[in-house]
Amino acid sequence: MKSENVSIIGLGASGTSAARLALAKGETVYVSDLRTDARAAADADALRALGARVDLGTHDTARIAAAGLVVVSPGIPPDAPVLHTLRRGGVRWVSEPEFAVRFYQGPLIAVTGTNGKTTTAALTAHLLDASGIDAALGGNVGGGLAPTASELALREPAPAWYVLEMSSFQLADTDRFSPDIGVVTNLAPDHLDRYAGPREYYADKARLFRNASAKSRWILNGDDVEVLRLPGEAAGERVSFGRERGGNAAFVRDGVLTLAVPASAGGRGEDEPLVPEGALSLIGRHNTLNALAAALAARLAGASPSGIRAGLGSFLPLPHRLEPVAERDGVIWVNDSKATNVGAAIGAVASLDQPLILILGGKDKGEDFRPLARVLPGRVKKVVLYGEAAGRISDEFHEVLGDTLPIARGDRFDEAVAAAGASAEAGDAVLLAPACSSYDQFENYEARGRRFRELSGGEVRR
Ligand code: UMA
Repeated sequence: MKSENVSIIGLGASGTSAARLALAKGETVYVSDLRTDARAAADADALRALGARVDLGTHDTARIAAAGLVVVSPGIPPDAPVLHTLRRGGVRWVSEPEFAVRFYQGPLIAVTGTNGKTTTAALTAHLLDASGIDAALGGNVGGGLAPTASELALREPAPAWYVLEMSSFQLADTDRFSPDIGVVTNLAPDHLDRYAGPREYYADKARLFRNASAKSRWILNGDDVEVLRLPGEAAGERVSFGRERGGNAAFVRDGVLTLAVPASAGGRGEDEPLVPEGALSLIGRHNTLNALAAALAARLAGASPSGIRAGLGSFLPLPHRLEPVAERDGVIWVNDSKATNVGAAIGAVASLDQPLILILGGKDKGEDFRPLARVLPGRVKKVVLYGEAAGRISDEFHEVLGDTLPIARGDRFDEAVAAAGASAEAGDAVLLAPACSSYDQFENYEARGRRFRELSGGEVRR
């Protein structure tokens, strides 16, 4: 058997783009995926036409082990049989962004955290662009909103800055990954179906700092103790953002988002007022923190205060992330289908001012729902549950709230949305912030969000 230079496990967006990058760089490539559906067959044929060897329905572990470099897709869990076999054989592997950045020809901003990382990464790139600095956004973003890390590596000409959203799954298998600027938005338990506990999940996030040097700059959430603790002893300059001035370099002063970048981070320490909080195009209080993080990242990367001001005003909410999709009879419908964990749902609930009819449920990822129950009184008028997790959410809510909050149930998503709409009165918001993933009834959170938009009577985004 002649072995390939690069072996790629998984033929989703990550695997396909990593294979294309490797082929474009003249490498020989082996790709394998357990799927055998028509989409996989078409993707496999396209790669074969470019010269790759592709197996569907099986992983040839001997062939993978013989390759010079193994690249693993983020959706493949560490306990997948193929990874067990490789581990037993002493074979190491890297994630797709780790592979991609080896070909980058410019500085890198990496954004991670539990929630808000897509908005923060996209806004950072937008603020740089608004300042006339060519920034390319990619990474975990998904949903057709931005390319993968590998696709960015093929961009010609290279951008002035690469901005990557990095998930914990992607950070897990990094080795040389070394951003010039790293941002951590916040930390809360998530993905407990994959990790033994929050510590293990945070440990993967902490790999952001693995190759820290004196030149690294770290932007941390000053209101989040877990985030402040995450870098440990890592080298580099740390600046933080938070609602209050305190020791932060980005904060809200008299209702105005403001930067004060210290000399140690390349600034002059003086206040640079940006825009009033009310002028942000993003709704929800937690988005103010995302905007502060993005403004700070863009400023450290050379954006001007005037460019940042213009960009903060022109940035549009991303689909499925606290996205207002309809307003009917005085009721606003807000699609936060991306709120697939308890922390994100709490963020959404806490950030809106209207009385809420809250739709929760979907696939049960094993999280504790009681912290969510505790923030509902005074904010949520009614909860409507659906899907696989409905029973457990109902039990845990009753444990915390007794019978003080009306809880309705519709097993199918459509029934739940109809029930929520029927319960809403003028002045209320119907909020889909489900705290669960979508996979019990949908292909992904985007499909769930699109269905919500349709049922709300809003325009369907294609
Ligand atoms: N597979 C095997 N063998 C196995 C197990 C799986 O071959 O033993 C195959 C599957 O059949 C599948 C592939 O491996 O074809 C896995 O693909 P993937 O799930 O990694 O999918 P991609 O299309 O490459 O998408 C991934 C990210 N998905 C996940 O992390 C689950 C996307 O993040 C990301 O946008 C994309 O790479 C490009 O970077 C999505 C996501 O939900 C948006 N991320 C999570 C989050 O944001 O919370 C982490």
